[in-house]
Amino acid sequence: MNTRPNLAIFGAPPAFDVPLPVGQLYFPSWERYERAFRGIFERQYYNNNGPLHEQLECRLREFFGVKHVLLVSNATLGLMMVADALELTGKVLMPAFTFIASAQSVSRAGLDPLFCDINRNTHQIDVDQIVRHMDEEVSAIMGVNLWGGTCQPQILEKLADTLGVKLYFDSAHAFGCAIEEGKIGSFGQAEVFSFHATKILNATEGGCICTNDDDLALRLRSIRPSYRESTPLVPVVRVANARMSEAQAAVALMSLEDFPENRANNERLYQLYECRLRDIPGIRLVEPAQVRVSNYQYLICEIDEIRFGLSRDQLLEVLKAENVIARRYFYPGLHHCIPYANDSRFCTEPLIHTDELCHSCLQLPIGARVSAQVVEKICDILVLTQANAKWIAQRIK
Ligand code: T4K
Repeated sequence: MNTRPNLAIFGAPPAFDVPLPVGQLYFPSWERYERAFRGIFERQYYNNNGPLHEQLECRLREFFGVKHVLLVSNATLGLMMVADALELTGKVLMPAFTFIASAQSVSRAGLDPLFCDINRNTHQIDVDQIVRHMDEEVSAIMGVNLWGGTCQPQILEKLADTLGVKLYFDSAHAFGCAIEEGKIGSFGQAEVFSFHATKILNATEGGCICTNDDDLALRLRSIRPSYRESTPLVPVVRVANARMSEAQAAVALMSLEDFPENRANNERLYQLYECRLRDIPGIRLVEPAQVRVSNYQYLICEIDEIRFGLSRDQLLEVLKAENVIARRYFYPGLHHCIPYANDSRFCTEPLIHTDELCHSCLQLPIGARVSAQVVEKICDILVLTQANAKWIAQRIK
């Protein structure tokens, strides 16, 4: 095609009137929201193990089928608390292809992350990568269950046992996911979930820690104290105010009630994307890896610059002009981020798969605010862009 394509980047009106972000961004109806908050006002109780907090912990214990659930104010603090409560030393082995919070939680606990590569196809850390990067200072492995898929926690459990190290999971992306052996939430010493507004279980900000270990749960409760108790339940090195408020718990309870519907909506949208993206050269939809049930929280694809005709970053510009705010999670790999970059303490060899993916991975909108029509429109833009890729490439950087 030699004519100017009808795209906003070349002056056409944008496909969407308002920016369309990538997160789940669930909002309950105003009436339900008002009812829940009226209760908080009537009880005059905002925080510190209130009734909604208790109710949410109880519901989540049932949901996950675990002995202990501790609500926290976000997953980053939750991960930090687990590193403290496990009394780790030295290094924590983890993938470099994850959100910066995974590594920062380790650094804040006074430990060093040791980064390893991932499986190129699934994007998940796997046994080969762990064994390859293991060293004697490593006291724990942090598995990261990415993109509504998993890093095969049941296999990592066996490996951690053999290596004699602890194992915990950053499961920020995995709420409601399951493998044959059970629901994500009950593997390793502990698992940490994020309830940020962009996640499928939304407390606006928040998260939880799941564990079946009574002693660990006690240490975690002492780290996240209820200041009603004048002394911690057991002695701990440091405490963190990581409590979740009644307002956050109220939103999370509504989100939990609507989880089946929101998950099903995600799955329908995923299938529609799958059907439409199949025919576009140079786009590979990444399937949630190694799960029986996925939450389809993220819609992830890889852009092959040669076959698509534009780089991932050029495509991002085209989409942005249309008000589709796609993201390049994760960029750059953590081994290139401050304070870890160019330091062999954190990374001992090139991480080829991570580096490749950081330049080709693209996240598209999915979630409660996205409808089938929206997906069709986004895919129409992608088809038009690919068909005109040569022409576009000559005109944008
Ligand atoms: N481990 C992993 C693997 C993670 O991915 C994360 C967090 C964590 C651990 C730590 O969990 P938390 O400590 O956050 O509980 C976001 C989220 O803040 C973060 O939770 C998430 N992962 C990460 C992947 O993405 P940003 O800075 O990219 O999000 P933000 O605020 O820019 O929102 C994304 C888009 O949504 C923007 O276009 C704005 C829009 N938006 C956002 C909010 C909150 C709205 O339109 N309305 C809203 O209310 O980090």
